Amino acid sequence: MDVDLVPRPRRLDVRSGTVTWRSPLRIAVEAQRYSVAQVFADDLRGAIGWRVEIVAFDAPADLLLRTVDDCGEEGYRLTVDDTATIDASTPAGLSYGLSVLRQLGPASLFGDGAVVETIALPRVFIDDGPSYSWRGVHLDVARHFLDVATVCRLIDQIAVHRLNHLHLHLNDDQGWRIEIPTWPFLTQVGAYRRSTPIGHERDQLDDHVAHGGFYDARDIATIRQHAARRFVHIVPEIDLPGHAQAAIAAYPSLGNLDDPLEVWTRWGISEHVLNVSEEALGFADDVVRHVADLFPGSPVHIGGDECPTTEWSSSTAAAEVMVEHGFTDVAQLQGLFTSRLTEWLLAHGHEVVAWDEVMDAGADARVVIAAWRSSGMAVQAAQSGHDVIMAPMQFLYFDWLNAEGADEPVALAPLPFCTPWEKVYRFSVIPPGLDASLHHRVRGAQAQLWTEYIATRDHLDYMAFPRLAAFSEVVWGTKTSEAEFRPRLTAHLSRLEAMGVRYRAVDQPS
Ligand code: TNX
Repeated sequence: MDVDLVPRPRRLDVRSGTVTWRSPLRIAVEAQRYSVAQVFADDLRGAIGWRVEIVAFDAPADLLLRTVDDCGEEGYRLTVDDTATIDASTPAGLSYGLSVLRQLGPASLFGDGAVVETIALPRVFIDDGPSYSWRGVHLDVARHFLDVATVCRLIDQIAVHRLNHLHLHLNDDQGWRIEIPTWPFLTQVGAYRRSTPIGHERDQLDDHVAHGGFYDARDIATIRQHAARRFVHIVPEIDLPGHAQAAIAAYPSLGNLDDPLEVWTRWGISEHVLNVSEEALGFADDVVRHVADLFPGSPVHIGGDECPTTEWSSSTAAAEVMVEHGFTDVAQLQGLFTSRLTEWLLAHGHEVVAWDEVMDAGADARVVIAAWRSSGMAVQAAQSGHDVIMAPMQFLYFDWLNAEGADEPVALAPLPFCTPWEKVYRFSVIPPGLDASLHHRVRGAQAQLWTEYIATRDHLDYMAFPRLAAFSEVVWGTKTSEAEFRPRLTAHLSRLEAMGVRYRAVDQPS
């Protein structure tokens, strides 16, 4: 029996023969792990209509879930024998064991509503765990708003691939997507734009159709609960002080100009950034604190990318702030935001993540750097004492083309910028040139789904898969060669199909 697991476990021994399961399936579990078993039971019920009986730990069962102390934070051991057993030290590890067990069965276990009488599972022994603790996906819900159901669906896909972070990019020039009750215009005004580019930005065409939406506190709670069941950590991002035109449209006094602005209707980098007054800094504090409170204990991403200094350079108010702080370079002004937000977040139990540009104005070494401009930025960050998350655009921007063909849908970067899954599979989580003594600084990596050119769920699927499947194996830490992975990936597509994922086809090698 073929065993095509994605991502590949660290150790897999396939033994001879199979074990046959039928409904009702009995799962034995200790009381404190009941909810993890329940999620698996719900999955099975939804996929093939089976009944699952969760029985006492010492009762006869088809599947036994045990807590042991030697599997680490996210590891597990899975044995399929007359009785299947999963050993894990944590609920997350157990959940990964169950997720792999599901992959050992037919693809219909990933679908919804198939009729399945029996399941034949290969007898195996698996000993597994990830090499990196940050295995992330980033989703831009600002450029195109994606509803709660779509976000929850992506969380399910992330969990199937044993990824564990979803970074939500909650605001940008083109839209503000999270309700902040003390700043109501952020969503009343900032969550809607009057038009969106048609085709590529360079064509300068507009659809003249209003677009928008936002999450309220209940939506956020729904997303968080859904993610928690699947051991996915949600990382909210408020992007400041650049990418802030939607906020300035809502509250013009936060900007640098006298004239009001609208929520931006073009793609690119707006020059309209927050001003550096006490009001704007206080606004940043307030919003980030509110968002942090909605995500207790989570890392909070404070943006910091692509902040043009044009407006600050011609502002007398900004010049005064520079004098006050003894700054010699206008770019140092950005550090005012970074340092205040960092202090507060760290003092309140939140890790701080930011895009690599924050290093330009100097950032506290405790800020975790998301290195997006290149792998070299990750080396620089690690050398300066930061932990890093690898997110280099050259490999991990899944808004770039999947392939070179002329029939690919319009994507952000034109050819020759192209990222087929094979290139993703070649990606090294450890940046080239990083001294071995600093490898521990690399927390892991994340794949970016920027959505300027992704407006629908189907298109999101197309850009995400199969690249995310390749990425999951890279960041789990068990990649082999493209030749070995390709047939496994091809087999994995039937699971994606069962999940209703509209993935891009895997080309056969020429
Ligand atoms: C750069 S990466 C951006 C985003 C764009 C993206 C498009 C980063 C931190 N900023 O604003 O959406 O490129 O690929």
